[in-house]
Amino acid sequence: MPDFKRYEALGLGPVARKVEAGERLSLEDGRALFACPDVTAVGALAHLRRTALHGDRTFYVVNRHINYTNVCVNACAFCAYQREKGQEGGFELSIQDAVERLLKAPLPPREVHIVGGCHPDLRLAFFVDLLEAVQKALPDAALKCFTAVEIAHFARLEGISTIEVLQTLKAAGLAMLPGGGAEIFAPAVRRRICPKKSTAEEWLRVHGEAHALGLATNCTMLFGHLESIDDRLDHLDRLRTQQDRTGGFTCFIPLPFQTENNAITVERPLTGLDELRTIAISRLMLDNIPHLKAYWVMLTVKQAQAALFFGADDLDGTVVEEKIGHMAGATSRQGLTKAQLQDMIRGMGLTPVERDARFNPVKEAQA
Ligand code: V47
Ligand code: SF4
Repeated sequence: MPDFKRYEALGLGPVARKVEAGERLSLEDGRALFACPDVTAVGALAHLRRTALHGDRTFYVVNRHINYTNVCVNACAFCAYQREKGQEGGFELSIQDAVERLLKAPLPPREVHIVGGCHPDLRLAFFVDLLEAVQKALPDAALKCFTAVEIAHFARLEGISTIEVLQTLKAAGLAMLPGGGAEIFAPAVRRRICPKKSTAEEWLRVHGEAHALGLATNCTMLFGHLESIDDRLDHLDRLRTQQDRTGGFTCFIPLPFQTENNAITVERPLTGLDELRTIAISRLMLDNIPHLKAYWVMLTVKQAQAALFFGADDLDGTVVEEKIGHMAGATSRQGLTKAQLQDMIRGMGLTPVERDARFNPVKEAQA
């Protein structure tokens, strides 16, 4: 139960009562939470919601990220990873390379996360072969691959619909879509940070189509660049509306902007408390998305731990190798072991639960 006296004094009495009653927060409520001078009060409300949903259970997954290429036709302003075709530093993994990397992971991954740039020449047949080869090598792994932006790019290259692309990839083993590519939906910001990328409408439509085909998906928000607080709330509201319609989002991942090696200069970089506040408000606004991931790669390990008391219930996973955040200045290590993830969770007095890609518990660790 919230400390109502504390929230009344902060002008958040009505918001605290809604959170207690499990009622939907309005955009105005979101603005009040962003304006509240006491970030710990905002965090405590988010922790209340997280605890109502999951108790002290905190999820992690044994996974492996693979980036198949950094060659991309989109050249988003915030991206340090992208290269033009033929540019120095560009790479394309073969199917054999990808499978070898997966087989070399310290533990067999339960979740395989494969994404890449929008390559001008890689065709759908390559991705079908890739999924089939990965599924053959790792029959128990769930394949969480290709953002909605990549799906729309494949459809354009093939001259077919995004539904046909999804159906083809599902038949080849695709289990889930990751949440990347959402960035910020507000068109004025999107035009400045990623003008060539799928629009908000296209991104949301592809996720709706995936949900209709029985593919679960994740969703993200890139924040701390050129967007306003209202743009963040608009983004969360659009995700919440999509979830009301099609219901297939499993997990939301807030991605704090990494500032190095890209074309965006931010006037006031995010502080640690800005990150925690946005994570907490995301938990409170997204009342219909079950999980919220503290992605330690972008947040740092210490901040991801703190986020577990600001609304997050998941730490993503072992990852093993990550390029997108690290090329943009992320200071976290490349991978974590299962024991390290469990220690991070236990260190906060919470209970680690190993999960699969869809958040089904694999094994409850003993306290
Ligand atoms: O969409 C690119 C982001 C995303 C930067 O679904 C940056 O489980 C910060 O979506 N600063 C890809 N972020 C990562 C992603 C993801 C990660 C982990 C798990 C899941 C999941 C999804 O990386 C891109 C973009 O928003 N990104 N550049 C940057 N400079
Ligand atoms: Fe390409 Fe993705 Fe980088 Fe944008 S964020 S340039 S779509 S790789």
